[in-house]
Amino acid sequence: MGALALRVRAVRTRAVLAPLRRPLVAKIATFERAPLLLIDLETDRGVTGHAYLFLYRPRAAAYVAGLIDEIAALAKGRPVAPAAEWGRLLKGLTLYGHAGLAMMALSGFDAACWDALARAAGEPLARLLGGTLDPVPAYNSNGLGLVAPEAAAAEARELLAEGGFRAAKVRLGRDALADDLAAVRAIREAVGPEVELPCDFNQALNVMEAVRRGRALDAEDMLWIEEPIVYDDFAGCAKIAAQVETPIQLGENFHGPRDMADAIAAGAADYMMPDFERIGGVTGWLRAAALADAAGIRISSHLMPEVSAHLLAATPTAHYLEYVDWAAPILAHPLEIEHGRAILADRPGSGIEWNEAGVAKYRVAI
Ligand code: SMN
Ligand code: MG
Repeated sequence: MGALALRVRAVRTRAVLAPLRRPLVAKIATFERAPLLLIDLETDRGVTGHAYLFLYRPRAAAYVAGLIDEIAALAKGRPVAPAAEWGRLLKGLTLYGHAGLAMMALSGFDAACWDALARAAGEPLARLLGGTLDPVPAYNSNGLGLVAPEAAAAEARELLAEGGFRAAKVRLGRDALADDLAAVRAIREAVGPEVELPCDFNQALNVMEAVRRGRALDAEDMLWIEEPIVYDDFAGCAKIAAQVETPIQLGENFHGPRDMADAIAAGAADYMMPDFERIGGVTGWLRAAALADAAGIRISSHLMPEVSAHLLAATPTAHYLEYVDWAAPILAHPLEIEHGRAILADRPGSGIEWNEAGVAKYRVAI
């Protein structure tokens, strides 16, 4: 093994509940605080890899931390070689299943491994993966929940002004189509014709209703329509994509690269947006990105923009970074946005360094 070979010594996890500057009301749930699991991967060479997972629900910290303990037991003393170890570790989790929280745990461990490798190499992750540090186009996803049209319009203007963004995501899925349309029109009126507006139904509809609303939205110049129906109905989503002109976007609930392959084979969507904590970490992302490249599908990220920006920098069909500032209270170097693009710092690693004062302030017991 070369001089830089690292081995896994120990994995530590901590949980925080970070307050959201702009609470988010989405069809799927309302979020006021971000439950984050912080992962520190200690190696035998003094290099420590960092990663965090967004857990959606505070209780998940205990579940996922437990699964990470299991992975740590499988990985202890073995090389920090995430691409080589991925399949072996997944096999080690097989009795829990290859999706859901087990896949999230593996993804977090994998991301911490890649962070350690980038630190050991003295390179930003984007460069280690063969990408550049060019700014990554982003949209602001910090708010724009299911609120009244006037409030949404005012918030949209603020969100664009915050970082010079030229795109922001609109949450939809109100009980009546007319109410969704009223919100979309109020926002468009407030931001003007140049701004790109993806919209997200968070699985609120059935196939027929999705076709009906999708066709109505075809007249509203939306950038994409995200997750119109239940996340794992690829055949249903393909029917919608065939009947709606606006591109359909899908992927935050792909668990592992095979879901991406299945969605592509089903023609389920025009655009895809794997989430690195469900697709299998950095390793899973790279495998999914290769599938997207072969199929000519543009891909965007989901949440956790710090690491995702590095991943998009090395993705041939990169489309948009989803920007949220939810982890900013616990990060020493929150992601910077300039003119609507994420700036990749020329610092070793994947962009994750703890602000220990913030961690202490928001830490909760696991
Ligand atoms: C979303 C869902 C759940 C939590 C945060 C964000 C949404 C998105 O689907 O794509 O931003
Ligand atoms: Mg979404």
